Amino acid sequence: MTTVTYTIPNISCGHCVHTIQSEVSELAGVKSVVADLATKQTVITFDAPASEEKIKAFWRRSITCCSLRVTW
Ligand SMILES: [Cu+2]
Repeated sequence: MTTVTYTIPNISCGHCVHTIQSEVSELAGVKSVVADLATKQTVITFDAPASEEKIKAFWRRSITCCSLRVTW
């Protein structure tokens, strides 16, 4: 089990939080996703077959709400 924390400066509303949590949770291997509006942090816990690479690729592809696009 691996836990990573990403800081996403553009988390700007409850909808962003909901989008991140519901989208990233769908990725195979992801166990939990907690996005926080106040700290701008997203904490993701995962196991294989998920990986940081896959999470980042999925995020790039799937999350477009409120400028939640990332440059990684
Ligand atoms: Cu939003």
